[in-house]
Amino acid sequence: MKLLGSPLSPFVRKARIVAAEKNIAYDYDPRPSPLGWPEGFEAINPFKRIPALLPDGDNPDFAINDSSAICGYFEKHTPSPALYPEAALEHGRALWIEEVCDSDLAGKIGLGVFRPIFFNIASGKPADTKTAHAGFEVLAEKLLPYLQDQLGEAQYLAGEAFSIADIALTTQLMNLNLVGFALPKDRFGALRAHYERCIARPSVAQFIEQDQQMIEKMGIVVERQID
Ligand SMILES: N[C@@H](CCC(=O)N[C@@H](CS)C(=O)NCC(=O)O)C(=O)O
Repeated sequence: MKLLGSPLSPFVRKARIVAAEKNIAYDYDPRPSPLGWPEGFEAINPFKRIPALLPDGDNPDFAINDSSAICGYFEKHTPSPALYPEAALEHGRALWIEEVCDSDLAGKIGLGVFRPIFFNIASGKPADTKTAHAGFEVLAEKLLPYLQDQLGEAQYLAGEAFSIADIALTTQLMNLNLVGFALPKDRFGALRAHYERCIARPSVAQFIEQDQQMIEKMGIVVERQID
């Protein structure tokens, strides 16, 4: 099986964390990215988005082209350890939080904070920190408080165990951290503790290290904005 997509995409990372938790082996092609699509990628995903998964060698006929679809496939492929709660209510809650993180949170982090810093530096321009801080405040107004509220006093977002909901949130926050934004302890202490709990897992920690190495290799130096 082959997984395709740039390692800095939070959606690609989400699928890779699920694969790592389940010890699923795959060939990895990091080339497809919003900054450039390799020739022939359209045969795999005509809508040009990553991640893409080819479950059957290089055969594009059975491509699965969305992180939620890929993670759902991985869960059936290798059921243990389960990353979707068994009980109906917790299962539904996990899918809801995954959806909030993949849509609203991803959009606001990607366009509002990540791109003004990362894409600017990558294209030789100064980081637009003013736009990024304004983008962070948009997150801090409603989305982050909502997610922190959903976590409450619990260790994980849906049920007692680490699940797809925790992965979906963590992978987005990893991109926030990559461009210098930690969650401020005074406003988002519980969410930050949840993030630290999740990134301590070996399935996640490996990507923190690899992402850092990759941006250093690209010559991208990011200043800390919020610690
Ligand atoms: N809902 C999709 C979102 C995938 C997505 O938006 N990926 C971004 C990269 S992070 C992409 O491919 N964007 C294409 C573009 O901007 O042209 C998923 O969960 O996989």
